[in-house]
Amino acid sequence: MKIGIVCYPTFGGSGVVATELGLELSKRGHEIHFITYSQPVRLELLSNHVHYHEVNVPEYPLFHYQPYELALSSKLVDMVKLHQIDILHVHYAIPHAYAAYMAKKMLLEEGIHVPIVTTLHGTDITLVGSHPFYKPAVTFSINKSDSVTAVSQSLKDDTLRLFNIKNDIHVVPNFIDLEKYKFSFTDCQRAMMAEENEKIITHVSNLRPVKRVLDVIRIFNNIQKEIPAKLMLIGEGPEREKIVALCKKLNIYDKVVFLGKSNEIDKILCFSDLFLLPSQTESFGLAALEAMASGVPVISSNTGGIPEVNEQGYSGFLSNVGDIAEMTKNALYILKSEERLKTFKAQARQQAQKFNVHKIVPIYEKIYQDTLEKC
Ligand code: GMT
Repeated sequence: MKIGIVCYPTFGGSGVVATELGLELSKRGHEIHFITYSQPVRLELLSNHVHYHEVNVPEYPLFHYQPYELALSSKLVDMVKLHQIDILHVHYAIPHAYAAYMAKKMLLEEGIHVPIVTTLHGTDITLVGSHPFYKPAVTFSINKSDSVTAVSQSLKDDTLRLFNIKNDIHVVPNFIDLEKYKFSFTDCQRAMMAEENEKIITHVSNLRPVKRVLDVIRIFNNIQKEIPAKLMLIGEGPEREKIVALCKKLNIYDKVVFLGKSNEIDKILCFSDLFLLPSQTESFGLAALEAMASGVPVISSNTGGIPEVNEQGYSGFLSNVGDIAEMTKNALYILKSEERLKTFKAQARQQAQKFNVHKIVPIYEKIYQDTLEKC
């Protein structure tokens, strides 16, 4: 098939999932066309089967807001015609599903039919999409998509609760290529980051309030009072200043390593002992899955789709949002016994197998086939 993929090309989970999906589909013989405003961050390899088409929005002073969805829908029309794309898979409802619907209508005028598959990722529904400013357009775009998928049952339930949806929503969980996370402990550069006796705690996110990174700092503070430890913080975002201030206030700034945005999360996870994800809400928690794939147990909140990913007492532990005391207790329970840590690491890796790319990507292929047949 020739598949057009639209996504946010940034470090966010939806862009990562869309990119990894495109790359895996290309390995399975499909021709993939990424259509977005810059090259997706994890798109390292441009092969015969993978193409990237940039959406340019010409700056014009009259426009207070530059019309990205207009430029995107025009680009989609051009690319579908030029490359005879069979199907469009748009990740993130706003504005991608909306722009794809406009493109579909324009193409129909020329007798070309291209169906749309929309994947909902979370913030497009729970944080942004349900805002009254966007709700009618998001409802319309979801209902007009030919197939709709959500990355967890929890996100599907939220979507049905928040919007008046007439379409079926297929739950297709996010996935992981375990081959990319198969470093053995000895391959890792652990010694560069911490002393032999220190445990390494890691958190990866866009440092937005929804991630509750201040809880990460407080949990780490409690941990390091009991055992020698370092915290690796990966990502950039609006909470950074508050995080730095809290580290200084707690006098642990020298124990926290700020690594910024990274394309090599696997290389940091491979020497990590524990991953913290105390988010306020999370439709899936791809970062937790990436940690588990590296054999890192997860201490998380029990919100949204996280319980579908992190298994209580197996790959880690889950607590109520904001329950720093219980998260600390569970973290220390794992970290204080070498034998228990080893067991949890093995179980975390085992849990990640449930989301193996080779199990999940064929589900998307089937959805494409069914969509093409029914349209
Ligand atoms: O978490 C974010 O703020 C980024 C956001 C995105 O759209 O990239 O992540 C969402 O999609 C990811 C991939 O499906 C999920 O793993 C995240 O849980 C989800 N974030 C939220 O629901 C807050």
